[in-house]
Amino acid sequence: MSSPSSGEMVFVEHTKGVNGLPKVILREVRGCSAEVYLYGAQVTSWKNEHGEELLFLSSKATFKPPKAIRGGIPICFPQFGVQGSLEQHGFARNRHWMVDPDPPPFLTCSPNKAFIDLILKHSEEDAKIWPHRYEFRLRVTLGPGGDLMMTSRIRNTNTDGKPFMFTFSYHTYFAITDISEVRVEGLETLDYLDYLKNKERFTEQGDAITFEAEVDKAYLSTPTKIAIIDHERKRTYELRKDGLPDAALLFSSAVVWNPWDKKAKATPDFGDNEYKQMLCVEAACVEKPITLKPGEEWRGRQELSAVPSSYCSGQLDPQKALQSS
Ligand code: TA6
Repeated sequence: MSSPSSGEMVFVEHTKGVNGLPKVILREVRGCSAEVYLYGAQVTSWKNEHGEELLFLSSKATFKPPKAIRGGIPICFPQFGVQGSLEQHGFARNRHWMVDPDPPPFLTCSPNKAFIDLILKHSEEDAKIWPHRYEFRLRVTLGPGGDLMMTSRIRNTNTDGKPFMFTFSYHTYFAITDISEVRVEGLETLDYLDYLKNKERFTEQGDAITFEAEVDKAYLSTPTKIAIIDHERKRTYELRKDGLPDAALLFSSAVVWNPWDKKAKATPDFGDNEYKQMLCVEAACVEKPITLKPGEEWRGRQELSAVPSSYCSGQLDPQKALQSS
């Protein structure tokens, strides 16, 4: 990596973002980019080679800790939603993460140059609300083709011999042209919990999912690949998710969320009409929490790509996903 003045590519740039919060910009040769705030380890921008933004970030996002940033990819850990004693979606999204100077190596080497390793560790303050020691390592990688990869490695470092349990989500806000013209494929016929109906369990009927009103559902035991098709822009987002075999419950759920008009108006950091331009499809583990004994590590990976709707890149090859980092 060299300085921008030399005309050479800067793959990883450490800089300041809104309100002086530290952020990292990842760039790739074809012109794609991504931005990651150390606050929440939150990806707030992901652009394709034409400079088009692929993630939704609210115009009303405040960037004021301790509030989570509205949009991008917040990380929900150690609790998804309100299913537990912690604040909604846990605390990882409103903690200041550090750059991880020396992350343990991944199983295989990756040729990618645009990546950043971040780390969050237990603190005395957090121990009052979640009495566990842990290390949460996140690698965010921008692939040469513009794919955005996120790999989480969470380790139980308790010294009291106790296991801990957690739920998790990559709460991705996709940027879309018009919610009423969007279709999600890969979740049809699956069981889901409807959060708008007291988490009652239903089975999805019919074809691909479309949107006419507020949606807040967790689909269970979902396939490794979900497609979000933005008809108006002729763009398809592919969300692929994977993990190691010893964490078989990884991402057993995917959450689909859109607040629609009433809730949007009631959410201060969300523009009144912005619900039309966003859709959250989250690689998550919601129904059955993950349990880690001391010394054990869990890995969870999400890989996003944006392709013209006419193009289909085929099924996820789990081996390929595991090998790259
Ligand atoms: O993941 C869906 C959800 O839990 C919804 O219920 C909705 O409230 C959303 O997340 C946003 O949560 P937040 O705490 O960021 O306002």
